[in-house]
Amino acid sequence: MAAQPEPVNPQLTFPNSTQTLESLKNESSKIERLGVIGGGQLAWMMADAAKKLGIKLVVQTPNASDPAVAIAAETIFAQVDDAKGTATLASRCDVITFENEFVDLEALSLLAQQGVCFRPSLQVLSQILDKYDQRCYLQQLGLPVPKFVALQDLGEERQGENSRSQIDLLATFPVVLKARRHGYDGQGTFIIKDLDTLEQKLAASSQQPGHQPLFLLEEFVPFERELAIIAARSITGEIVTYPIVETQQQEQVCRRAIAPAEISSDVAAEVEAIAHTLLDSLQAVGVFGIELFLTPEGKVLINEIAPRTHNSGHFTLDACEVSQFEMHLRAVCGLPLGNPVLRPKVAVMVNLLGYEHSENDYLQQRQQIEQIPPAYVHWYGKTTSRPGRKLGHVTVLLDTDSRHQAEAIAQQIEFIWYQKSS
Ligand code: AIR
Repeated sequence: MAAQPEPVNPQLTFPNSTQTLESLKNESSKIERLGVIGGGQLAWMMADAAKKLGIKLVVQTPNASDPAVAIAAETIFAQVDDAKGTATLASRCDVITFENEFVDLEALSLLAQQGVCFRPSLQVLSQILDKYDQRCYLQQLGLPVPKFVALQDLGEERQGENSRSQIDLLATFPVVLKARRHGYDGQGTFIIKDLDTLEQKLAASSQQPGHQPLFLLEEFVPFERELAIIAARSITGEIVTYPIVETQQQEQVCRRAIAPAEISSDVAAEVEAIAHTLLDSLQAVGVFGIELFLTPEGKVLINEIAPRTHNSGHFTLDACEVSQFEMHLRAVCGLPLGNPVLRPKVAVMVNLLGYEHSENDYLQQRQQIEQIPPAYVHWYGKTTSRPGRKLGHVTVLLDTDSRHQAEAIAQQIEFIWYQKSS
């Protein structure tokens, strides 16, 4: 097992949920009701696996129109960061997991102290929910990350040992500015080309009502390719990893994922080793998504870790023996993990992203895409569309390893999907 770095967030201490009386009971008895914080597509896609494993999903989500309400055995209608809602959720299930990390960790820690079992544990989340803390944690583990510094405002917070690298970073535009918390799908991430723009961004954000986001500033990595790996760890420490995928993003939102990535066996081994080191050191339980950059020199750098199922693993629903959703349920319910093997030679996943403000269900376009054999269309049932919103995805399984064919099919799907906007 990898050495444990010091907690990056020592002010937050959480009981190790696997040591509570409640969880010892849970480990030895079958989990029948699993609580899920968040009711979006990631919870919705747990439905088939839950049915197969005989597990009832109890979902905490604010709106009746949220995708997972339709598949939940029971819904607690509350915001994701409403710990009172989570207390009710806890009373209705055996173990709680997450499909969404916009939670209030401090408030949840009171529940953990009362014996509520969270998987992954709050201790794990406290190391990685804040992107700066996450980077520090990875660096302490000796894992490769882009250069980074914490940044609140250019005039202050030039924190001790960080100031040198902060000045270095600021001297080499472009840089990437990221909100330390509550950013996803490109929201809260900005590629900044000069100091003026950086100052403007920070000034604008300090004028926003409500909480002021704290920022992480990092070097812009001129990557050759983006990669991702989905890894799962069970309560007994068993780890499985899925085939590494190549992801393609536009404006920081994932458009496509192709499995397996065309990379050398050395790069693949390095990425797998990163996944093992990270999950072991965190003593994580559940599925984690790890996004990485591959530089033109063949160097691997970790971009981001998500403590949950991940968009880059959606292909596993149709292409793998056991999907990432089933793997996650198996892990958090204390079951042995399954087989992550890819069945076709290649799987292509294309996101169906919103491109307008509308209440359309895009049935015609979906039906047209379904004609492409063998395309599996997953439609999340969201009632309103807005630009960039993930409305569904399509997976195509190929029995040829021709990259050209994979790209051509992805283009065909995108042509049908986005034709109305072009
Ligand atoms: N999600 C959570 N973190 C990142 C992502 N993409 C998923 C979860 C969440 C949903 O996106 O399933 O509930 C929110 O989607 P939307 O379209 O309502 O913003």
